[in-house]
Amino acid sequence: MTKNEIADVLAEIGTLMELKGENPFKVRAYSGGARAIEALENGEFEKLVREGKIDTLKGIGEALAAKITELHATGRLEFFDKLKASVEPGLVEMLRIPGLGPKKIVALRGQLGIASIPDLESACRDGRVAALAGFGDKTQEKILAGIRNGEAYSRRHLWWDAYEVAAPIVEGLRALGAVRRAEMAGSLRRGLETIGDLDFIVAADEVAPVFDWFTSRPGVKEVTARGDTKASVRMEGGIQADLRIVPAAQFAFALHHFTGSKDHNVLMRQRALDRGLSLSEWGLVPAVGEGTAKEKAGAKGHVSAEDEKGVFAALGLSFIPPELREGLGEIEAAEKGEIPRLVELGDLRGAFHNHTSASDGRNTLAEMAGAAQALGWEYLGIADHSKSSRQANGLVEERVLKQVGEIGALNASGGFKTRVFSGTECDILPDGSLDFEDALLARLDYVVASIHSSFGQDESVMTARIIRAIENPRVTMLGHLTGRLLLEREGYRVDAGKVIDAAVANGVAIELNASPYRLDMDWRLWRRAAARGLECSINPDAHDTASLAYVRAGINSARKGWLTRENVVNTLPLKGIEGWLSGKRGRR
Ligand code: DGT
Ligand code: CA
Ligand code: CA
Ligand code: ZN
Repeated sequence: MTKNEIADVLAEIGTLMELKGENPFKVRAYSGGARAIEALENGEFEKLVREGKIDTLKGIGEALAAKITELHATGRLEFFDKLKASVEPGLVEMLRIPGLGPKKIVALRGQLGIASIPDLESACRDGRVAALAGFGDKTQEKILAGIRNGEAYSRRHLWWDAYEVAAPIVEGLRALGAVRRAEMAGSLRRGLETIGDLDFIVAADEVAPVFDWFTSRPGVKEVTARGDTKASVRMEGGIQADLRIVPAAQFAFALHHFTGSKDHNVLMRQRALDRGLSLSEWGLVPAVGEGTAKEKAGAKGHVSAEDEKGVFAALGLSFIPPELREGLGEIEAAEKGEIPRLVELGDLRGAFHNHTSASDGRNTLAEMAGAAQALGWEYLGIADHSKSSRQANGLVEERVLKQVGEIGALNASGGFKTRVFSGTECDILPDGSLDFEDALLARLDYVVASIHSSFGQDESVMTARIIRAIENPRVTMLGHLTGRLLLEREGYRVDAGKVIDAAVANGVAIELNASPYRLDMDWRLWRRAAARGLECSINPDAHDTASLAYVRAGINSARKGWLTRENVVNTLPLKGIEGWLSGKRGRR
């Protein structure tokens, strides 16, 4: 296990012990231990473990050191497994409700006997929760709202999480002898930000060995269906997966059908009917005459297609990338041959919104630069939090200047091929002014301006606040437009159209925050915004080296928003981006 994974386990141990009502000193030993190793560089940590000296760290005693060593060597810890098994699962689930921490959950368990979300919901409805010391009406209301949102969302999953489950399934399917072709379909293939269930389409010579493999993989919790051509399973973590097996000749049609979306399919079927054809998962056949579509699929008059390109071509269309298949004008564009070449992951040359351990990131400046270099990036922008983001250990002025010096030294050292730019994720204060004075901002290569406070402002106040920040000539780009957290928290209310107009008018870019939890600004707004001249920066908002890879999720949303390389500034090579940045500074 890596350092960060071990820190996560220690932090979770602390939480579980707290839920069990353990002695606060023991709890703190684990959460403190997690922080202590998080603060180390990877190299330092590995060295200490290798030399058996991890217990020389402040805050890490002998017992904790033994656990860290075991996790590092084996990736497992018996103590942790037993602890997890000994805590009521309902209590752990309650942690997901906003505003409920371990202390409150222990109080609810101890004083009201609440051990699950349904228990909690009925206690809130009876007013018993509000009556508890330290709770009150407001807290009870907030808990109820949290439960309602959880219910509304619990059946969906983040794209990133779903993809991590799905990728090894596709890989495993392709490795089976009976399988000729295997692809992901559904919303996952379309790159939607959240996923209901996973869909797989397979062309295979035999069904049984494929279903045997699919239903008995590790991680399968329950086989919910197994028929002649379709099997469904429920995985650990709750996500469902459907696998359909079709004859090879039908593969392209089935893949197209089950990729969807429904809206896209309805329009495609209508287009086929207009041409006297019937399109379905089975194939493309004459709409008139006897027999079902399935019976006609192999018969006279059917149109064959090797791949999806052939399906589209048979209806007079150029290929439509899966991300565009939302029934939002893609068919008209394909008819005119006007599907743009969408931006691709390989087009990105760097990114601007990334944190280091100077604020709330987990990796040092040098580690982040090394990771960017490993990705082949030509540049990496560092934008740590500003001083008002105290919860995120935001930097005061002297620390910003110190970091500017460190970045300058790092670039001068020639140690990395990746050029590092110094920036800040500068808080937009409640009145729309920025967290730092102009003189300080002028020392930086760029400024990302973001909202991190006073989320409850009225829409008009919030919109004016953001526009005031955009009009500040020091601002290069706007961070996460709405502050939403997918499946967790709605964004604050803001008039996106007005903000986009202001950004275009002031030559300020808006980021597409590529964190799988955010994907903000939403893809649905990008097509029109880009047509109005808005520039996009796809930023991972990385808080550790691994999260630079989040740009992959951002590319999905950018493609769903019809963005091309020309719309995305961080596809520019180093020389180009230097010119772009100095052009922005020229406004000042
Ligand atoms: P999800 O799973 O909720 O994130 O969304 P999808 O798009 O993956 O939907 P899913 O899994 O229900 O079905 C996969 C695709 O199959 C869907 O995008 C289009 C196609 N499909 C399924 N049911 C229907 C239907 O009733 N009508 C049409 N036209 N297509 C359907
Ligand atoms: Ca699906
Ligand atoms: Ca499905
Ligand atoms: Zn932020």
